[in-house]
Amino acid sequence: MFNLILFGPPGSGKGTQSEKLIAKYHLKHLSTGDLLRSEISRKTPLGLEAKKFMDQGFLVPDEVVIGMINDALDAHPDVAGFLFDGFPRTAIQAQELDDLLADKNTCIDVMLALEVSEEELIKRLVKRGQISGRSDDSNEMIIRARLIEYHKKTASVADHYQKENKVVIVRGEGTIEEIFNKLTDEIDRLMKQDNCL
Ligand code: B4P
Repeated sequence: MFNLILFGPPGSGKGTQSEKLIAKYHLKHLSTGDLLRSEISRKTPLGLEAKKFMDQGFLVPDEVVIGMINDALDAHPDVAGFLFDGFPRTAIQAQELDDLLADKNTCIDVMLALEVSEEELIKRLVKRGQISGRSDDSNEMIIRARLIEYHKKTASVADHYQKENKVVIVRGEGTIEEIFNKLTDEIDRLMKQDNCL
């Protein structure tokens, strides 16, 4: 199995690049943002609870997203690997993910971390807000709250994987194709080695 985390602040291109990467490498895409939005659109109790947090730009409680990821891992036992998009976002989520993968005799091969300036992130999310209908992109105050939440709780998740030398930083500005090529160069290199020793 080859398991990768696509990491970065809101608007860094995780969702955009994930679509292209899963098409190339046939990995199972697990986006906690997409899973939560699907719960919201189906008006499930989990979705209604999550919406309260998301609409303010806050992270959804750990136990909710960990439960969703656990179910998703169990539902796809025969895949070539997983692409985690928007997960883990806290230190607790990272530890839980390691434990869940260890139970399946596998691990995270790499964290690819997209680096984008704050100014560019806000510009992208405001622009997406004009067309996406996503309530968390609907005004700049919520977007800024998401960035504060990222710096407070998520940015340090990279340290967790840095301790194992598993973080590769990729500049996330430029055309979508240029960034995709940088990501695939790293993945092609890493796929040739055993990263779970
Ligand atoms: P997510 O769905 O993960 O959304 P995101 O981080 O805002 O966006 P992403 O980074 O994927 O967007 P992209 O750059 O592709 O999370 C939403 C919310 O769900 C969170 O705030 C939180 O409340 C909750 N949540 C999710 N996971 C959670 C977890 N694990 N724990 C707790 N809560 C969780 O796209 C942005 C825009 O940029 C697009 O319009 C795109 O077209 C554009 N773009 C992309 N690449 C570009 C480029 N190179 N140049 C110009 N524009 C580009």
